Parts: sequence; structure tokens; C-alpha cells
Amino acid sequence: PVTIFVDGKEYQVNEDKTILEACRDIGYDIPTLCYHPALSVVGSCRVCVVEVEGARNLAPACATKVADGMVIKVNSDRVKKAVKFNLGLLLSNHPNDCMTCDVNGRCEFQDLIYRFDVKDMFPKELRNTPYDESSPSLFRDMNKCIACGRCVRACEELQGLSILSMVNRGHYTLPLPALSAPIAATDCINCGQCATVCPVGAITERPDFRKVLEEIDRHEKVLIVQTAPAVRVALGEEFGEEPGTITTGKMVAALRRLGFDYVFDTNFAADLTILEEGSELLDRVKNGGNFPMFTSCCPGWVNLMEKLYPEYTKNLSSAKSPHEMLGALAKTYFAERIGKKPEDIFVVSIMPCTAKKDEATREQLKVKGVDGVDVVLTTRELGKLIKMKKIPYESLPEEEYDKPLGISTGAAAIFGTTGGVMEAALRTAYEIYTGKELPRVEFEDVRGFTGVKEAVVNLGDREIKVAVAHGGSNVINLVEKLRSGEAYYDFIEIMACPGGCIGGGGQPKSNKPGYLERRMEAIYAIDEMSTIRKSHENPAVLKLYEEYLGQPLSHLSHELLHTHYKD
Ligand code: HC1
Ligand code: SF4
Repeated sequence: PVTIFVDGKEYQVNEDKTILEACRDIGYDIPTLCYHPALSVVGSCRVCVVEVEGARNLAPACATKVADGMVIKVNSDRVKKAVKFNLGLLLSNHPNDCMTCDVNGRCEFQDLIYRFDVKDMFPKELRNTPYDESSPSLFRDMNKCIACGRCVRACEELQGLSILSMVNRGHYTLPLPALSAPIAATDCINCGQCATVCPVGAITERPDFRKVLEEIDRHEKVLIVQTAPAVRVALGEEFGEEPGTITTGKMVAALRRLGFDYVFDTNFAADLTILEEGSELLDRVKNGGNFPMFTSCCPGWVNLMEKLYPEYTKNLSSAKSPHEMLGALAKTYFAERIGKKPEDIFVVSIMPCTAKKDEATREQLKVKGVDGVDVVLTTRELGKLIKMKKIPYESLPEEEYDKPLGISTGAAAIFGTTGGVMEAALRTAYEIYTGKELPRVEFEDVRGFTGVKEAVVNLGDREIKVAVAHGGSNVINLVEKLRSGEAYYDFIEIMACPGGCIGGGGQPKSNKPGYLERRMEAIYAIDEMSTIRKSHENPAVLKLYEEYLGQPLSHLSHELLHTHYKD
């Protein structure tokens, strides 16, 4: 450790830290805009400047390492004046329409403008750029952009895609696709990583929450909502809880108070996915088929494959993603049970994901002529709805999901993190193939944040080689190795977002250190607390096969639960 002095007080800090990290660790909040812990440091916004004794210029705290004996001022008049000036310049291009902005109250820029008491210091010079509403997943309003560049870095560094780059100069510097094309005309996969790091409202999920409010107010249809595995470990963050706080029961209670008739769990369908996809894998193993087989539940990955690697389309599992399976069953199996037709049911999915919005519009996912899922809302949008309706989240009772499409196992819970789908599949495939009970349900090799994880699983007379990749850049690396023949696997789980769904583009924005690790721990805790931890033991899924579908990969299963892709 080294000794530093912050505003006259002495502290011991780790010598590897930057001034920003060290100060935040000891409890000083230095403002930032271009900085994000998941991204590289550029030090361009100059909102984190501090005074360092002996240096002539103010230093960007995010890009300056601490040193022994360093004397730092974070709150001096000189610092505050510089920060205010820099914020004032940014405000001169930024519309003052916070009241109608989708991130009102959750905007890093708005917070700083208020905190530093910045009034319009310079003449307004707005950009009057048209909105980009081309994507079914994302909404881009470049008038609000403060040119921090986080979206550009997220797309390049996390996703390996580089769809955006900073173009133009001066006031007009903006993160745009090549040739200023609409985002939908590019290789963008709608993962929303750019949206989840945007500090303002320049890139957001396509807002669909008002559609849902209108449908609820009309209440002409049976209103069904389902929640993804990763939402329950992150939604609390919208209400000030720490990352990784599990708020499943309150979330269910809030959805009832919003007006939904049935609250179902995407986890039910995750178990069902394991039976369908696991059977597909075993079928390919026994009877021959395309290898490697890829998981198909991540729509960012499906987009990536269709756009960049269409030659692998035949290797994707044909299983629909869990929430689409649940949508299809809600409109058939469940609808029949309550005496309704598919078109009488309205299904909303609460997802940690922006690409699910685009997935839900796919023609080939229709069932009986209607969409399986009508609207997808992100975790952030659900948080917003609960706040708009002033539902007292903190004091809500813990309530249970409705039956039967709300019953699930620990194997389904872990779908929410990278490696989870693979682990759940292995628990089931092993037991079905060998007919033996697994001595231990945990597959540690596929857990954790390593970009590409691998394992070899012994099925008695055969070994299968599996891999797990998460985050676009790791995914691209892996697929390139497959293409060149440098790597071979039988079964591969792919999630386009870093960390899997816990790090999805629709999750609460966070720049707390370790937020993904904490969400991941919560996911595994849910599995450990579950009484049933294998998908093929889910009693509600078994009953569904018994009374409706027959068996995995049956004719009806194919009709309702499987799909095809663009190639
Ligand atoms: Fe996911 Fe999935 S786990 S894709 O990562 O297979 O979004 O949470 O809902 O559908 O179950 C996301 C999460 C989610 C699906 C499931
Ligand atoms: Fe890049 Fe994903 Fe944003 Fe598209 S949605 S621009 S792929 S980060």
C-alpha cells in the first residue's frame, strides 16, 4: 500500500489503483462520465479531474495512478470550476427535455448537472438529429449524446463488433454506424450492450412499456406475464438494492399489482428447453447430425450467427428460446385449460435482454397465426413501470408464481448466467443417457467468467466435449477457431452478453465494482436453495408431456416448441 492525502486527510491505498478507484474505495465520489468499469479508460470527458500537488494541470482521476505521498484535492474551487465548465459545455448541446426522457431520474448527466448547479452557461446549440427507430430492440436519439464513447467501446471491446465509431467533429461528434446508416441496416445484433453503458438517454431499449400499460388498462385479453431467470437477481438494483439481491417474491407481487392475471416463470420453460434441446443432442449423438450443436436461447447469438456465420445455422438447436416456448404454451396448452383461444391471450416477457424484443417479432415464432410473445420489456422497463405506478416495492409481500407454468428447478435458475444452460443440459443428458444418477450436480468447469470454458463429460461409452462462450468477442474468437479447424466440440453454449443474461443489455445500469459477480453468485444461490435441481425432475414439465405433448421432440413439441432460422 501507499499513503495518499485526499482533501487533507491521510489514507493507505493499494498502489495499483487509479486516483478514481482509490478515492471511490475510501468513500469519495469523484464524478465520471466517459469512465465505466467494464471498459477501457480514455479520460476524455474531463469530469473526473482533480488537483495533484506539484502538477500544473488538473489530472483525470480515471487515468492517473496513485503514488506514495500524493496530495490530492477532489473538492477544491479550482476542481469544481473546471468540472462545472466541462459540464456546461456538454449541456450546450443537450436538450433540456428531462421530463419526457425515458431515463429521467436514472441519468448520470442529469445528476451531475444538478449536483454541480450547472445552468445554461453557453448558448444552446442543439443538433436536431432525427431519431433512429429502425431497430425493433433499440432506440437511438443522438440529440442526447454527450460523446462519452462508452457505447463505441462496449461494442468493440465487449462484443468484438465495432458497429459504432465516433464520427464528425466538435459539437457534432457522435457514435454512428458506418456511413451514418440506420442501426438496423448494419451487423448490429441488438444485444444492447451499448444501451446499458449509455450514461444518458441517447441509446435505450425501444420503449414498449406504454403498450403494456394500455393493454392492462383495456384488459380485454387474459394478461400473462413471465420473468426471465436473470431478472430476479437484478431488478432490486432499480430500487437501491445491492447487485445480487434476490427479489423474486416481491417481483411476482409487483406484477400482480400492475394488473397481470397470471404470473408465470420463464424458468419453467427453461426446464422444458433442457428436455427438448437435450433430447435433440442425444438424438444427434445416437443417430448422427450436425456437430457442434449450438444452444439457441440467446437471440443476440442467433442474430450474430445469421449475420456473420450463416454456414453454422444448421448447427443451431432448433429449440425455441424458453420464453418463446412459454408464450406458445400460454396460447395453446394453458389457453385450452382456461377455455380461451390463442388470440384471447396477451403475453408479456420481462427479460434482461434487448435482443428478445427483436426475437419476438420473428415470423417463424408464430403459433396458430399469432405471436407467441406479444411484448418484451427489459428489467429496466419493469422497474420504471413499478415506480410509475407507485407500487411500494420495498414493502411488498413475497408471493409465489402461478401454476403450472410457474414451477421450476435449480437447473432452470442457472440459465441466467454463462455456463448455466450447459450445466443444466449436462445434468439431464448424463442421467438420461447413462440411466445413472449423477454423483454431483455441479459442473465447476463451465462456471465463472473465463471467456471460453470447456469440459469433457464421460457418458460411459462416449465422451462429449463441450464449450461455453459469453460476450461477443469471445464468441467470435471461438467460432473462428471452429472454422479454421483449430478447435472441435460436440456441444456449445453461447451467450452474446458478457456474463450471460445477468449482464444482458436490458439489465439495470451499474458501475458498481463486481456487479456481475454478485448477480452470478445469487443465481447459483437460487439453484442451491432449490429442492429439485434437474430439469427432467420438474413435475409440471413431466405432467405437460403426459397430458399434452407426449414426449420430447414429438410432433406437437415440434409444432409448438421448435423453430428454424434464416440462412
Ligand atoms: Fe436468458 Fe433464457 S436464460 S435467454 O439467457 O434461455 O434474456 O435471464 O430468459 O428465453 O430461461 C435472457 C435470462 C432468458 C430465454 C431462459
Ligand atoms: Fe453493438 Fe450490441 Fe449496440 Fe448493436 S446493440 S451497436 S451490436 S453493442
